[in-house]
Amino acid sequence: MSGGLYSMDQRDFDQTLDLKKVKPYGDTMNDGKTQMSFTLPVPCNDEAIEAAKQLMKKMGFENPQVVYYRELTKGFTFFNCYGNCTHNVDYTSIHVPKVESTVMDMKETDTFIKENIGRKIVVVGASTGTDAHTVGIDAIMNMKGYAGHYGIERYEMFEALNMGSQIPNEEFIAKAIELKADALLVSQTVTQKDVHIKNLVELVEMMEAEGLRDKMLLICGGPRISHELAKELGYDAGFSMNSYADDVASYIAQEMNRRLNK
Ligand code: B12
Repeated sequence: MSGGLYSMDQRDFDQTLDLKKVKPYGDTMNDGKTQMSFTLPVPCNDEAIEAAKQLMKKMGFENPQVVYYRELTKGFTFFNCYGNCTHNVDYTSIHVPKVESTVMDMKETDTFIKENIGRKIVVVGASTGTDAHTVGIDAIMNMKGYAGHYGIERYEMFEALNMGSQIPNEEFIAKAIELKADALLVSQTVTQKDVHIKNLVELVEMMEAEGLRDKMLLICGGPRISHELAKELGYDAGFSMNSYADDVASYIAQEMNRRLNK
């Protein structure tokens, strides 16, 4: 077994790590040291600092300290705090549902599509509803790509249309029908008041009403989207932070192939 500080298995260098009882690491294993920031809707004064500390204690932090505070605006105070977390989690019991496909690069995916699908795959994407954030969907679709990964527009075997942001679900579906899309890519960034859930569910319901749901792959993504949430909402797959066109294009190609061979 390999030893040393940078081994994947941290038990190699610290025997006190118990994966059944994992807690934050600060200076030493199991110290629970955590940095927290939040805003309280109270004036910036000594009572505000005491309130922040009491709140930290109630959240399960020992030795709460306010290390920075500042008035945001009249009647609101922002805090940075440190504390020792008293809780732990059983890391060994965690199972996170993930998209099941093998990630291929652009050339491999194009070759896979040529050999298995035999035609270009049509993809329509947008940031839908009132969501104005375009950087996420651009990262996946844009010709230039993102972080060294070319976007789907660059692929030889994809026909891709990125409709941009604030696209109403009706318009999105109409374009998908017009272009005979094989897959729809929906980006949702704003999650305030669960607006993303309402919007994503509305799209599924509209597709079901149009008899389209089984005819197209429905994929959503965004910083607070997980594959598990996507499945719960009736999507085929969900992608979150640090996902690239490679992940999405590989999944679409392989899933279409799976369905063709059913
Ligand atoms: C840039 C930005 C803006 C820009 C957007 C410009 C543009 N053209 O996109 C502007 C200034 C317009 C903006 C506006 C607003 N914003 Co803003 N914005 C951001 C910011 C700073 C960066 C977002 C970003 O570009 N990330 C980079 C991309 C690459 O990451 P990503 O989106 O996660 O995408 C990756 C994955 O999630 C995934 N992915 C994303 N989409 C998809 C789709 C598919 C199909 C797939 C497969 C994968 C996928 O792949 C991508 C690559 O890995 C964030 C804060 C932050 N630092 O994250 C706030 C943030 C997202 N904004 C926020 C808010 C609240 C707003 C406003 C509501 C503010 C306001 N009150 O007006 C408005 C929104 C108005 C609206 N109607 O939507 C909040 C959202 C909070 C929440 N949980 O809802 C954030 C988190 C800031 C904050 N901390 O409060 N914003």
